[in-house]
Amino acid sequence: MNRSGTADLRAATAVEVTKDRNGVDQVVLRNRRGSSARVSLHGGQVLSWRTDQGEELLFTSSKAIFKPPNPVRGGIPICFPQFGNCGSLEQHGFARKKIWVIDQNPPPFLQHNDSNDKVYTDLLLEPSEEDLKIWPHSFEFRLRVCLTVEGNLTMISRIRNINCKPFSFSIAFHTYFSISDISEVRVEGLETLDYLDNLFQRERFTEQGDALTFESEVDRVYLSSSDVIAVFDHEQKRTFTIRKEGLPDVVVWNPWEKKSKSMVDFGDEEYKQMLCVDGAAIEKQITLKPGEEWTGRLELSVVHSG
Ligand code: TA6
Repeated sequence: MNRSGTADLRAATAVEVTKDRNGVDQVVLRNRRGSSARVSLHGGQVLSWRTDQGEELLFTSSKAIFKPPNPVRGGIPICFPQFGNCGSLEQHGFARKKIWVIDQNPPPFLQHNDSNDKVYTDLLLEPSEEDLKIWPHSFEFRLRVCLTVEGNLTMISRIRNINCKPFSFSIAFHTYFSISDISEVRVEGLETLDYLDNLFQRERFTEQGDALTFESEVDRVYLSSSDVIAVFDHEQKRTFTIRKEGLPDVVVWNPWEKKSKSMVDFGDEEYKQMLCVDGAAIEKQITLKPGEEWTGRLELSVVHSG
């Protein structure tokens, strides 16, 4: 509930803070049509996004480990300040393993009126002494997670450099979409783009002219994409649309059979029911001078056809 919400809104929408089995706070957002989202303070990770019919739109593995600090295999883990393992930090950085706090004094949002008529929560991550030892940069990572009246899920990130020297980072919203059957899915918006293939030591290739379909392991970073990407799930007759700002790249990942078997927190056959399509900034790291702030915005929506 936005702090300035009017009376009738108060009745219909809700922001509820609960605790998970490990005593970690989770924020549950419900809009007046019945859509919902659940965000854990463990990693600032969205764990659930449901339609007003209660249909879960995000994949979570049946073998997911719900025990901090391990990130949960599913939902939307946040990779920050590093994506992947080609840096000095552990794979995908440390933000997804940290316990975030509820931001008591979020500075106003100047764009997109990302508050009116929306139900949202504000989270904050600041580095611990431990983090500063491995990544010696003071920052404030503010994350607003919103649920719109239509049931769209929006994540707005604001990262401020409160350091005395510049720093650079990469970021990805590692979104596990729940799909009916991977062989029945196609992704549009990546045609003819260059991509770095993690299956070939990040070698650079160029995508063909057609929509992307899946028949084997895919682990790619598409570069400088348009700000609208669509994931078509024919069998479920539903289309996810990803709208992004400040996030030029798109990660596409499906582990397929062999890699699935190598992951302890992932079922052998579960690759058929998930696809990761992430809004990201990877190829060109974002550099912030002292006092500077970067904003990235990701909006997920879903439509059902027929
Ligand atoms: O996004 C692709 C990727 O970097 C893959 O290489 C794969 O490792 C995936 O992320 C999951 O990473 P995780 O550290 O969560 O197991």
